[in-house]
Amino acid sequence: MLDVMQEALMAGRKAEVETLVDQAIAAGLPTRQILNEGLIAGMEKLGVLFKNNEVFIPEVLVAARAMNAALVKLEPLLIKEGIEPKGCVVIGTVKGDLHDIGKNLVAMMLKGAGFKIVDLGADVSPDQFVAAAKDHKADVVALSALLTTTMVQMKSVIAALQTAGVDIPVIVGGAPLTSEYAGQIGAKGYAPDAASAVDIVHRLLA
Ligand code: B1M
Repeated sequence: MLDVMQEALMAGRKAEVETLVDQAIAAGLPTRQILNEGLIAGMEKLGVLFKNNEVFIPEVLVAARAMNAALVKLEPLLIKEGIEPKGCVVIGTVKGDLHDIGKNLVAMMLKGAGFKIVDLGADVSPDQFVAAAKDHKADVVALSALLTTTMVQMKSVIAALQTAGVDIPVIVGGAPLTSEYAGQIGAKGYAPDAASAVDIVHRLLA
């Protein structure tokens, strides 16, 4: 079933992906397995084809729509595992970057772990991060970037928070990031995946 889900996702067949997710849930498959072996595995395969110029932006875009629709279906299950708000996390993809699937996943996992999430979406400016962190009295700011050209924006967000006197930890993640880079720009944590992001936020707020 998960192989079929991967294929449907890669082909951008949103309705079919949604049906397959419903069927997988009904069949009692663990949420993590549906996510990792069905959806994320499909996006990873598509990423390889994209890199090799075997598929192009329109195909990736329809697959991304199918992925986001599937994530909406899994969200209540991920959240159900959470108990009570443990703190507030402002999250967004940095300015100039439209990739939001990984960020959405991190937001869902954090919600599932019991944190209040303020999701600013994608293409978020440093000023927007600062305003949201102040308005919501956030405990952590989480930044996502998928492009080597936009990951530099993370440094600007950290600088803007410092200038505004918002003294809370910033964590970063996204495919081009490394823990070394996170350290260089003054981030308090680097998460290679959504589950690690939850661990890091727990650690920072312990
Ligand atoms: Co784009 N894209 N894309 N793309 N795209 C990549 C990222 C790329 C690696 C593809 C490739 O060449 N192999 C490449 C970047 C190369 C680079 O800079 N190093 C690339 C490129 C070049 C581009 C464009 C420039 C293409 C063009 O126009 N010529 C363009 C840029 C647009 C822009 O942002 N300004 C572009 C556009 C797009 C689409 C719009 C078509 C679409 C995005 C749709 C959307 O997100 N709504 C898209 C997609 C889907 C991808 C790939 C195929 C898949 C990304 C994804 O969603 N993965 C991607 C190739 C790949 O990554 N294999 C690619 C699934 C997701 C679950 O994983 O996002 O890595 P990921 O998130 C993970 C971790 O990274 C981590 O946890 C998540 C879950 O485990 N994580 C965090 C992420 N954020 C975190 C934040 C945290 C913690 C952890 O908080 C602290």
